[in-house]
Amino acid sequence: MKAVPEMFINRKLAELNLKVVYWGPALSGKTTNLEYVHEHIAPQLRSELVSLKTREDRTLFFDFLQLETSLVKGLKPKFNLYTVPGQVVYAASRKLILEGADGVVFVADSQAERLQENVDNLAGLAASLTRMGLDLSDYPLVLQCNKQDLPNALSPEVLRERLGQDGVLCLGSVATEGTGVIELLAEIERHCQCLNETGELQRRQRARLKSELDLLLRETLVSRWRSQVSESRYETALESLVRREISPWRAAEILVDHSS
Ligand SMILES: Nc1nc2c(ncn2[C@@H]2O[C@H](COP(=O)(O)OP(=O)(O)OP(=O)(O)O)[C@@H](O)[C@H]2O)c(=O)[nH]1
Ligand SMILES: [Mg+2]
Repeated sequence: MKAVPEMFINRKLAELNLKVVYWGPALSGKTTNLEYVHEHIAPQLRSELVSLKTREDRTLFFDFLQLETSLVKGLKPKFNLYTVPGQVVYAASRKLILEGADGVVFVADSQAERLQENVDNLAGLAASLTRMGLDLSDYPLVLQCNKQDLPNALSPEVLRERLGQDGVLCLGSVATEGTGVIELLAEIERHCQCLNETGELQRRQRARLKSELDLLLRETLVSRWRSQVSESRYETALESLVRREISPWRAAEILVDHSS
């Protein structure tokens, strides 16, 4: 499995677009992170905070905030920060938001009694990545151990160990007070700088462009081919398929052979 989420670089604007998704169990503090950033970053460096919430302030679909940071070797990094809804019923939204992410901040609720929810939620992230052909073990992940102010909070080191994430960058935080919120973004920016210096950023851009080109080629070929096959021939093959006289593979073969 290959875990290379692609960053989007728009050279003309010298912009580096990074999609970072805040993922974690319900009420762990994902939205609070974005609210803090929104309140404490100068308005000219950030967008408005877009939040789709229920009446009880629970994230319904996602929160979104765009942030401009300092220059990384002439590139202007733009962080596109998203949170997912933690509630179990919103699994479909979570998967959708994860698409195309460059990395995930896993916001754990450090309270000892929430440990199992963190474990289950991390397993959910791993499963979603697997469906996308990616592997959590080499996916860009940062662990934020939130609610460190509460008396029953596990320390970041213990929580990381319990979540089986040895070696993963791990920070304690109190999102309501902003502790560990901006620091975490600075870490991501540093990581991004390293990628740029080692040429990894450029390699990822190439891989992204290649897959875009392959996709376009496929679409172009299909539309050219479609224009060469008559509607009635297509319908006949489809009918045979519906009557289960032929397999889908055979139907495709017949249609392609007729067009060539
Ligand atoms: N004590 C404490 N409370 C926190 C902290 N961070 C967030 N909270 C509180 O936890 C509650 C949930 O925070 P949210 O940011 O809405 O949680 P969420 O992860 O976005 O929740 P969902 O969108 O439902 O998944 C709120 O009442 C916050 O004020 C923290 O570090 N310490
Ligand atoms: Mg939320």
